[in-house]
Amino acid sequence: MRYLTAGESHGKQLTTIVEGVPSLMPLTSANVNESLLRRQKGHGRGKRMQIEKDLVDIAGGVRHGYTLGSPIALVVKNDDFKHWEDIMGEDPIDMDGDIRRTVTRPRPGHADLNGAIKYGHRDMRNILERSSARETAARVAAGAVAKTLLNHLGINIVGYVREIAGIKAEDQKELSFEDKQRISEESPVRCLDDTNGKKMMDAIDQAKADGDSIGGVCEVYVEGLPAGIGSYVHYDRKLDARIAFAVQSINAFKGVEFGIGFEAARRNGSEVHDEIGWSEAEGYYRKTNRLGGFEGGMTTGMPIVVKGVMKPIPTLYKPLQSVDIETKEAFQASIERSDSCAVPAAAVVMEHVVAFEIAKAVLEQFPNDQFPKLKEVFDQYREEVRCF
Ligand code: EPS
Repeated sequence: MRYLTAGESHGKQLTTIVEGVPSLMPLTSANVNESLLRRQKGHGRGKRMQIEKDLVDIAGGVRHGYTLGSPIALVVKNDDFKHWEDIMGEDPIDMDGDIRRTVTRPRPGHADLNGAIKYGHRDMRNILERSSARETAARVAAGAVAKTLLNHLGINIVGYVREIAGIKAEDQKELSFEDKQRISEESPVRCLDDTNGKKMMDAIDQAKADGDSIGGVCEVYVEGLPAGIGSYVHYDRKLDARIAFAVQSINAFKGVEFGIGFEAARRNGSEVHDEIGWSEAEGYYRKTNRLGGFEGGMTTGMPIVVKGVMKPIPTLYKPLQSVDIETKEAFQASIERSDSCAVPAAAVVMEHVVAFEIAKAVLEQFPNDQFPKLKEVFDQYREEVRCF
């Protein structure tokens, strides 16, 4: 399974094509819309989210509520395009600076300058329109298809916020999956710990008042996977490595940790590795889950726990010093509309990119043409693992 996305932030639409989804899997636009609407929420989001109501048009690959096995085309219209038709239209126009809203002052921390150098654009709007995190709506749409597949196989996945601007949520390890899902959904910052969640909201309000932005840490939790998904035999089949790649590729993400993550560098081996136990009902299990559900690039059967760190969005109302690429004079960087904090939304994005990598690995490992056969063999494997 693979996907491609196309579309600019203020262009007509975002388009996603997901290829390799088995036939005969139940899938409706409601499955995708639920995810898209979750991505739009969160304390700290900017004005754009009030303009958009991200809804999917499934333009191929699904008929009467079931997948066909053919590529699935997902279209999300940009409602804001009506304000940008002249600026972002595909037809030639007079080279008038005002109409084009030319950007010549790159924003530090963004793709603007490096992208302009690489692709030879003197107008950095040609860069920022694509590098905008608006594209994550397309990635969430693809991930929603993957998540639907995982849910039908009894695999549950949820993303929430662990930290914003240095304010850390307590580790809510004891919460059930359902509670994690419900509490994060009710929290305006997707935080499982209400007290620190409120402090995070205050920090976001302060950043907004200061014209600044703040980052944080998201966590994704996956349960219901049997041991042995992924592989140790070759670097590009290691599932934790693929997840790390996918998470790092989300706009503004700077690092990834599994389980105790970087803390492993500071502990002895006896305090890092998870001891193995066995029970008649469960089969093998780990007595702890410090490694976050992975050993040797494969799932252990314990929940996957992965964190991703998001830097503050580099589009600032209080702009940093930059250089105009036409005059080479020092200027303040261009101001584009922005969110003071998008960490809660990023937790939803991360949930979906992780879902995609897991679903992809499952489809590589089991028969993948027809969903009912996949489910039958997957359930059989789950039982084999339990009885091993
Ligand atoms: C986003 C849409 C963008 C931004 C934000 C995320 O819309 P606009 O540029 O029209 O405000 O709100 O992206 C950034 C701030 C960024 O720097 O990438 C979205 O749909 O999530």
